[in-house]
Amino acid sequence: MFLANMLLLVGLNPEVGHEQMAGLNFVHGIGQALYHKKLFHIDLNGQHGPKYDQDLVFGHGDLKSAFFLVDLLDRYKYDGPKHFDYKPMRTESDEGVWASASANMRTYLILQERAAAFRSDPRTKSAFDKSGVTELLQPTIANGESWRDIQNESFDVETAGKRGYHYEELDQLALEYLIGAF
Ligand SMILES: [Mn+2]
Repeated sequence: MFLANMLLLVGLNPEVGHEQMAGLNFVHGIGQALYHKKLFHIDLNGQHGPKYDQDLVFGHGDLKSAFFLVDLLDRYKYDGPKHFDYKPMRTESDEGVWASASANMRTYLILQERAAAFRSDPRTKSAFDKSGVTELLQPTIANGESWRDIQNESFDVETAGKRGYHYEELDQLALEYLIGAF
């Protein structure tokens, strides 16, 4: 019982830049943490790939990843602490420091609005359906089915090979919402 309670107290506090410095996909990591109910806190900032810990303003690094991150946090209704763990550039006066603080929040709110618009477009829904992403919610094994049933399955390789997944369509739709084309 003590151990079970201790495990409930253990969670993650991932930071955008730290994952991206290692070449990892931050959004995938956050998706996994949310799935396991282990996202306890999140540090938002910007980073340009594998180099020193830049701690840029949120969105001032990999903007597309920031867009999908905000989209993910909203869709999962993450309500834990969000923290902008960034440093203003050393070139800034006091005024510039406050401008950079405000930039974090403005970018977050703009991405929230952009992601919601992307999600509500019927073309997005249609591309998601065609991609098969929505099928991921279905268990891969049906009620009463066992792994032994796999040997009786038939699988048409030719038909499967002809299928397109529409990821390019989805990616471009997201990008066009992100850059304000809609
Ligand atoms: Mn950092």
